[in-house]
Amino acid sequence: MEFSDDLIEALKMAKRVVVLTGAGVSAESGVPTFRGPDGIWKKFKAEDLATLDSFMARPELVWEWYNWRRDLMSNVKPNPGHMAITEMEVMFLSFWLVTQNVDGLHQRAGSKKVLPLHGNIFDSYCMECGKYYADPPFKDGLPRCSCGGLIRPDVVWFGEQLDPELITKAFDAAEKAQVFLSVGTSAVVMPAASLPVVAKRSGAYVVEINPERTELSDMLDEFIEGKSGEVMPELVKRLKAK
Ligand code: BV8
Ligand code: ZN
Repeated sequence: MEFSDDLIEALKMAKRVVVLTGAGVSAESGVPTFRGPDGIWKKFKAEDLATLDSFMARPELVWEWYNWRRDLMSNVKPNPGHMAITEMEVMFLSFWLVTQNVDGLHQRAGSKKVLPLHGNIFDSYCMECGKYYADPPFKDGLPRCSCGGLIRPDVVWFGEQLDPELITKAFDAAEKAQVFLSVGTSAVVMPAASLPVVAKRSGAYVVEINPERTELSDMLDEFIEGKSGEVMPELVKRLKAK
């Protein structure tokens, strides 16, 4: 596959690179995206499940959904797209992977420089005392802490603030990046979706990699139509070639 000279030149010169990923990079691992044709929001609606209000109203239903996703995600593995992004980590003086994904596949692919903006579906914590549980103890259909508090998944729900340290680091990285790749995200969820815009405004060469165009495509430097599991390994291979 061919890449533009602009992109290759920019990456060869770049000291600081940021990659933003969304559910699309896990699609080829068999994890359904949110808003795609087989999107998991189709069967359920985001506002019905990924919000604190719905959890307080129907904790069993929300836990049923998260347990379904945890089971699904524990039976899949990182795909070549994840592996290629892990390889990129050591190719630049400074590299950050900002992910919206909660499936832990980047971490399982060996990525270390990860900012998991929306949390991790395999972690849970007690809403009363904050105690963390890898596998929460379920009793009569709900996970309860030893203190009696209700345990929730360690993910950021709609309407909830992101971890201030994580989001500050992510914006700082986007502002300083010379190249910013937005991979496999529909770029609709804020504040993550503003990172490519911030990078562009700060002078980075911003490229989107996605089988479909998004609302951001027209304002970025390049749109590469393709699957991350195919494009990313090709890009890394091209970068390693002298
Ligand atoms: C905040 C964790 C504010 C949970 C997620 C109205 C009401 C309430 C809130 C809002 C509102 N309007 C705006 C908001 C803010 C809201 C928001 O942005 N809503 C959107 C929908 C408009 N944001 C928030 O609420 C955030 N918090 O703003 O707080 C605040 C301020 C002050 C004080 C208090 C509060 C919190 C957002 C985090 C929500 N949590 N996930 C869970 O997962 O269960 S978001 C969820 O969407 C996932 O994290 C997911 O990653 C993320 C983004 O979606 P994508 O990753 O892009 O996935 P999607 O399916 O959309 O797209 C997949 C893409 O992949 C597609 O483009 C497809 O073409 C492509 N693709 C497919 N196959 C491939 C591929 N690409 C490459 N290769 C392939 N093979
Ligand atoms: Zn507790």
